[in-house]
Amino acid sequence: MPTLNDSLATLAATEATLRRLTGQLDDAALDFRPATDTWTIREILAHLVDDEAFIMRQRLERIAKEERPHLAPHDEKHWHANRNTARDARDELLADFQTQRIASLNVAQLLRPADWQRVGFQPEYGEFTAEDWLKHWADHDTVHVHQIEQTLNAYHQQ
Ligand code: NI
Repeated sequence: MPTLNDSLATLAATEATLRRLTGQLDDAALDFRPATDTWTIREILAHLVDDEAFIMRQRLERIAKEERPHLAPHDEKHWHANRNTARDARDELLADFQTQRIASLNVAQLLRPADWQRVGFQPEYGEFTAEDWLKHWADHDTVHVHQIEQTLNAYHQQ
């Protein structure tokens, strides 16, 4: 099992990884869709920005601040179909992710060891601690970084 510090280290590394993988990509690469039901790299970056701004940190903050907060499920498909796409230029996405991730890591620094054992409740997952949430968050980064790498490989092999 990853420790709290492992998860924080993963989260701290992602912004540089995203810049390395996508910071020079042109629109053809960013908008390449490997299959009809998969996301483009631009969509993955936008998803990471949106999750950071509206889901991931917000849940951590609520668990830290409220007594067993009841966290609303997030309908990712509905959100994706209706989200604001006005800031989806590559450099905007990378800058927004950086800003949001710095804020998230800053909030994480405010939590004491006991705070990581506080719990929240979400009807789809049940009860989980702040530490559980941080692990989920780091795993989510890893999944999507891998997805970007795979999409880039497919783009270069066309
Ligand atoms: Ni995701």
